[in-house]
Amino acid sequence: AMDIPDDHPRARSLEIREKLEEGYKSGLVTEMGLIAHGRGEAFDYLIDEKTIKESVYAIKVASKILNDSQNPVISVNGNTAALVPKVISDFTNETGINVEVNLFHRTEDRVRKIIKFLKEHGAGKVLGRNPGKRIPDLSHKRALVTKEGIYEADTVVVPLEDGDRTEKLIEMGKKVISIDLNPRSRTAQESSVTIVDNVVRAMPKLFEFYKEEPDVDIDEFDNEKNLEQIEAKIRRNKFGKD
Ligand code: PTJ
Repeated sequence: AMDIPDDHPRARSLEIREKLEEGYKSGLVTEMGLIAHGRGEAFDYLIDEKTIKESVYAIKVASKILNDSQNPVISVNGNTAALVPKVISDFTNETGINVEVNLFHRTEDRVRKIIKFLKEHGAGKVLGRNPGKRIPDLSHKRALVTKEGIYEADTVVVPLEDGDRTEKLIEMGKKVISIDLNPRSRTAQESSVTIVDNVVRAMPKLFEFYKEEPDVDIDEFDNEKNLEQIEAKIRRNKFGKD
């Protein structure tokens, strides 16, 4: 691992990269995950690498929805496991919300490694090893889900997703809470609530707000409008002054 000086202006960003590099080397993260991270980083620059107020609002709404759900599930992929294993483990242990490993580029070896990694960070139960169900009309192995987890969930939290799966989960009648730095991605556009923020900042905040049970009116929340405001903010901040 490289030695990152504390005062390096990009220290935090480099630490995150290092976690992904380690995750890749130990078989948790795919090559595609590294590419996806690069795209995420670019968007993170454009929001000044902080949780902007529109995203704080989305996190509050998401935490309220989670509190109101009967059977919510947090879906975990390679990148999420590598970046926030402790938060995910504490979240499931303290709240009883199920965590399920569900991969885009699924291999059984990677599923096993991710579950093991989460357990090393304290997670009690992690679903996903023996999926008995499929998300309808979704090709390939990414459709594989467990009955007690994602299949029967009323709300699914999906950090860094691909658009297809989100769309199908919505078609199944579920609420989807996504965490995606790209406000234009299909996932972002299709979700019930989109948190435009880095998963390393958003996941701990979601956990925090969940415990606080924030007083927010979920019926007032308009995801499309929130995304439009975020995009307008990105464009104004960075291109409006020339
Ligand atoms: O582990 P697997 O097999 O499930 O694969 C995971 C990846 C991420 C490779 C897979 O889901 C994929 O290909 O995703 P996409 O279609 O590349 O989309 C990833 C989205 O996540 C992009 O819109 C990125 O901007 C965004 N993103 C990347 N890193 C972060 C992020 N969003 C929040 N926090 C991040 N750290």
